[in-house]
Amino acid sequence: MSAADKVKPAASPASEDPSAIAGNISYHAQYSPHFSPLAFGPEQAFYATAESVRDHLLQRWNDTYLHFHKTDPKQTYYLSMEYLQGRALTNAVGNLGITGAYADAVKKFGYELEAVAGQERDAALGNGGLGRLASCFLDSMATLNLPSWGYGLRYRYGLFKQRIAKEGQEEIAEDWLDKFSPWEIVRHDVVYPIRFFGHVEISPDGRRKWAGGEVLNALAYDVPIPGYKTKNAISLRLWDAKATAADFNLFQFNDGQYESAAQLHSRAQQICAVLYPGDATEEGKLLRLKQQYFLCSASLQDIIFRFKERKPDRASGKWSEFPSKVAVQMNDTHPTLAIPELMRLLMDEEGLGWDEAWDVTNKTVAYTNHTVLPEALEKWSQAVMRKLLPRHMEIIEEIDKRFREMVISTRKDMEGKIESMRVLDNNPEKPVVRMANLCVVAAHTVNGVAELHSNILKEELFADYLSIWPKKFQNKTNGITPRRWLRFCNPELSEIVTKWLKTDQWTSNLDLLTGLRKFADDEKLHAEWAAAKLASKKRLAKHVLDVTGITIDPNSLFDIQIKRIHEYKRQLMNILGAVYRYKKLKEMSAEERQKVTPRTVMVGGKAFATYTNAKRIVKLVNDVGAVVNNDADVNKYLKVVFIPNYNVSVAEVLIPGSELSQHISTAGMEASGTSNMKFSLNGCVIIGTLDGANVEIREEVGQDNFFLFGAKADQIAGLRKERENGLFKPDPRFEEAKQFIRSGAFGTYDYTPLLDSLEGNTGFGRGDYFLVGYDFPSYIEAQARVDEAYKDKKKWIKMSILNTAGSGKFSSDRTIDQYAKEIWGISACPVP
Ligand code: GPU
Repeated sequence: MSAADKVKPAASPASEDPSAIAGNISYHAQYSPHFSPLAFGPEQAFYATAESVRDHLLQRWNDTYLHFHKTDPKQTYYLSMEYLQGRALTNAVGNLGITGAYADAVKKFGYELEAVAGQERDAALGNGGLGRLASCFLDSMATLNLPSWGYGLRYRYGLFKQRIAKEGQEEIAEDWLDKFSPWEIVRHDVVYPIRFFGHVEISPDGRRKWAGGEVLNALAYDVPIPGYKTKNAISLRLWDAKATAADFNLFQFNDGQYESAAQLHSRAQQICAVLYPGDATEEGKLLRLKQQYFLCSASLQDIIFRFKERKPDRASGKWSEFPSKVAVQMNDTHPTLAIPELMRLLMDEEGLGWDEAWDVTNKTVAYTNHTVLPEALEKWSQAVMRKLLPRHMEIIEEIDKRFREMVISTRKDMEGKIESMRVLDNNPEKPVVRMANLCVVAAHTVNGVAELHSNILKEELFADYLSIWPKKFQNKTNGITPRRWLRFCNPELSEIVTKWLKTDQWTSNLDLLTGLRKFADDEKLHAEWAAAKLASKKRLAKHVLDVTGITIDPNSLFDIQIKRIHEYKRQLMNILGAVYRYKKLKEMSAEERQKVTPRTVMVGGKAFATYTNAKRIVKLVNDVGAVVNNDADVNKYLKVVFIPNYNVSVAEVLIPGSELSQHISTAGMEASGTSNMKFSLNGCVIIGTLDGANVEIREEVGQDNFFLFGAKADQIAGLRKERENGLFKPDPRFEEAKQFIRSGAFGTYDYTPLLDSLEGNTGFGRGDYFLVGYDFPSYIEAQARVDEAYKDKKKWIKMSILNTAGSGKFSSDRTIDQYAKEIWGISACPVP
């Protein structure tokens, strides 16, 4: 008899009574037949518990769907190629307010809820900040009872798993659907045809219509998203690609031609196979474009279906009503094809004329920009687009033509700017469609993700459009969900906050955290705060030991930089700083060393598989760690640790245990950053540049509680020019750190190309494009201020408290409330 049999099974959705919940878990263990019944190990316990929680979610999901159907509110659809959901169990029971009941229930089977939750695999359908932002937004949309859904793709393999081997990073496919995901519900009745290739036909009535090519089906999987303390649960609808039985050539198969018999089936499988197919090849580029179109077409067909479902008379053409019922938000340019797809559906399928279709499209779609890096602004080959999506290419050409005509006829003064503003770049060498331009031309609103970034959009990237559409551009500073990123990942600190504020309302009204300010000098709070931090540091240290075998000292300063590895984020500056610190420690006497603040420098993050310099940085951090951590002279004062396989659930362990975190991008290059907000919320002090949301964080927490250094955004262009003209004089400390690595102090791997990227215009790299050399001296000096500040424990804890206290602005509830009011025009629709 397995543990699950000891409890009487109960099929009804679990109540909030632990015994009834245990019965429901037992029911799932026995009748949701994913495992054979004899064993009830931790994994089985996780799946049965998750399925039991899912019963609650489904109830709410159904009620919410019905309520939205009856109420017919304006609804937002968030289109994103990425969602970084992480684990769902702790979050679900937390949002539903049944954590205690579930903890008691799983105890009846001999388990701790935390251990059961630890069995879950991360759903990593995203790369980094943009994907995690989308997931935080869903949590806030549900919590604010907003009629809104997310749409995405159900990738078979999410973001790769990172392993650190001798040669550095290795990528392994992450099989998050191995076994199954208990959170997704397949909707066999929600299926739409998606066409690729083919040609445009003109019917006798003159209408243009896309025909031929190959047609696959999009099949919906719903992931219910519960709000915090509300009955509402919204949907993250993920599309999977499927071919049909009709596409299976039985004749060929019986003839032994197995592969060609199932050709379309294998093409369908490719579409959602991986998160970001390498796009170095033409095949890779085509696949990525197919994915983008697949998301846009399935989602828009579904949106139009629901528009009609809610009031069947709309089927006969109340299209002017559409923008008062539907808002579509494009998460960066990845879903730009929503624009020509909506135009196509309205004109070719619903029979609207161009002007009417354009008016509807423009009033419906809005665009969020997440980067100003030129290489990250998507451009698609016109030839590829014409081949894969011939009708869309026609529509894009028409949009381009009408935009040019509009500028010529209304803005003579801008004629010289037209070429750079238009949607098509017809450079004969490489004609492309500029997706960001298409978004700006077609959307009613364009927003950046932090004040500084939005200003750069207005003053630089999109400055020419601003003079045509002055009201189109907005700022929406990013935010993070306080549920996952404080309440659930840091229960110790959360309890202290609740105790001192005398309420847990901060969880959904984060501005209440300012109430901590008046206790910033209170010694009792200091003692509790320090104890909570130490507990989190110990948990972090255990994680480090488990995954790296390295022992770190919880009494040292925990200094963390976790994010995608990218040259503009300047992990290289961090590690050069650590190398410099190590060299100075080596030069000190034993007595001098005793005055040094002990530090553990931790770096984590994944490098894109083909990004060579990023991979070299990963290797360098590991190599430096191998030397420093084994150097008995100094390893009491410095350790350098690379945290492998950084992901959402690793972040949930690292962030609560952090004391200093690094957000040190070249000013103007990080659109916002969102982990900076998570660290600060958890009482971690930031060392950073005036970039992205750092600017606003510093304003909110106070400049005394933020270690600032480095060039400002408006200096960068001038500094690069100076460098190009050979006017840059490198600081000796910078030269010393580089030279130490070149000397072979950290092994025999050839770091020359990486270090050369920091030199003048050597031909390799970009002549220190990211200005590590310029900012290095002020970085080292800021780190010295950190060391001094940390010696004064009282001062440090006060800084920590004031960081948490100043984090209210960075709740994604605030961000989403602003999107709802200022871009989408939607309001709350709570299930009664
Ligand atoms: N970002 Br574009 C991504 O994570 N992926 C992308 O493809 C693009 C942007 C990030 C920005 O780099 C980061 O600064 C920002 O905080 C985040 O999007 C969310 O807006």
